[in-house]
Amino acid sequence: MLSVLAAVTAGHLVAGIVDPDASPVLAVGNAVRDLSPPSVTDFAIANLGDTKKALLFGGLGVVLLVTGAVAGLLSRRRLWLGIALAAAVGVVGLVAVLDQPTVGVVGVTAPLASTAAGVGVLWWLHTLATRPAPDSAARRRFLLTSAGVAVGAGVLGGAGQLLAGRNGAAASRAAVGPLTPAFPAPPIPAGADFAAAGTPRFLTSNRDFYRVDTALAQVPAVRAEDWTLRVHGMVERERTYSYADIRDRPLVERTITMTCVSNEVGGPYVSTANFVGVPLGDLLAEAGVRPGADQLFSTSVDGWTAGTPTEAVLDTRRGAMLALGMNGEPLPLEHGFPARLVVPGLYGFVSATKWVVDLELTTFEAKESYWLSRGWGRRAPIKTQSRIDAPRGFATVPAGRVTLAGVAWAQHIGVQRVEVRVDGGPWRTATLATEVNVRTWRMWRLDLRLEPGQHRAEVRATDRRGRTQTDARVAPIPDGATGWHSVQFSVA
Ligand SMILES: Nc1nc2c(c(=O)[nH]1)N[C@H]1C(S)=C(S)[C@@H](COP(=O)(O)O)O[C@H]1N2
Ligand SMILES: [Mo]
Repeated sequence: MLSVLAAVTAGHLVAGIVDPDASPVLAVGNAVRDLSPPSVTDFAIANLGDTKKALLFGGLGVVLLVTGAVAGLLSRRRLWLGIALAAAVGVVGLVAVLDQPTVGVVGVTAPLASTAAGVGVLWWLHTLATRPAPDSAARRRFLLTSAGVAVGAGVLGGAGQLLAGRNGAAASRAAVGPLTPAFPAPPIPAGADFAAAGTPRFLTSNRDFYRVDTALAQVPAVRAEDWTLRVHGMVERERTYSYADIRDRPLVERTITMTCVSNEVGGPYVSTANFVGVPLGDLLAEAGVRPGADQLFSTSVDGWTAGTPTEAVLDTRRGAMLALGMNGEPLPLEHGFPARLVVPGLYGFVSATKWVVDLELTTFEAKESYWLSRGWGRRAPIKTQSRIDAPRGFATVPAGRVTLAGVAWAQHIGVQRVEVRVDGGPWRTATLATEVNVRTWRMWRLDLRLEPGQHRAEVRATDRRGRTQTDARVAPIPDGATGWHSVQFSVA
């Protein structure tokens, strides 16, 4: 087990120095994710949030420790058997690292160091433990060495984590400096939210902005200096942009609400930010989109892909962007630094590629993006939804006047009306907060007198095309949940 610890931490340390993505444990974790059946990954990504990482790496840790114990027991019979098992685990790590799309040749040093440390420690401890005629001094030496290995492994792992965290991308982000828009978004008007009544604030802070991606323990770390964006495929002129090319253009700022397709009715995967960048349509126009290219196929540095209707990207009214900044800062690493796509009105999985490096004009016929091949939809406009944020489910509120409040969204179309009913009674029209633009969510509130006891409130929104949300419940897969959100609460 100690040799396993030494192997994992040595590999992590070397990866921290040469390339964080080359860490063998992280690579094996990614491989487990990629080899899992889609039903399992879909469920984990949609429902488990950060716990999926803990589960994955906890499970991996248990498997590794058990393997280490088995190698130790085997080595008591035949040393070479234990060594062979340790080396076999090393080969698994090596293969997983080689499979990482972003890892180059130097990255291979991490799994090699890992294997050397694992095999070396196993052999060393085995030698100490199996001295002929062990006396108490020999036993003490064995225990001390073991403790030393454990402490050493802790130090190596910690140092690896530190180096990985400080690797170039964070430093590069810190050095970007202000991304000042030539065309700032209009200020958010007072009265755009009902935060005092329990709605979210209109703008979500970068820290609170929901996050959904397939990156497991380590998000891709790309330095702005190394980043390029290639525009190619069915275009007149292929183009490649550097970070400086993009940031030196007149930047626009747009207030946009993003939503994840895996959001359940009433769920949290919806957030709003001021994005700074360039109109995506401008870049495509420079390349010259050839007729028939109905799909913009975007690829992230980690190989994730999305397919967006070209028509939505070229529609200037919709306002699709290549974003570099978010809420007055360069994009946080988790949200796609150095650059990502944002397309108002479309779910993230068909549009919002983070760490984007490649834009290919193609057809839906020719190429299938990441989630499509896993059963999710091709066309994925955001469905009109509404949510009750106050009272919280199962809360007890004081008798008298009760305030219900929440948020509704119908990006790219706009929210026309929000209605609430209590205990199956008549629908009442809620008061809407000031509209910021049709690309964003809209807050609502309603004050009611309610009798003491149990109550159930339901909400539904109507968009500016006059379409009211259906009460028919469907699951998020393949193209977004429907149904009315409801909460139970009591008045005392
Ligand atoms: N590279 C990459 N980009 C990605 C994803 C991903 O897994 N990898 N997930 C997408 C999904 S499903 C959503 S909803 C949005 C979420 O963006 P956020 O994490 O910044 O909120 O990013 C999209 N872009
Ligand atoms: Mo998503």
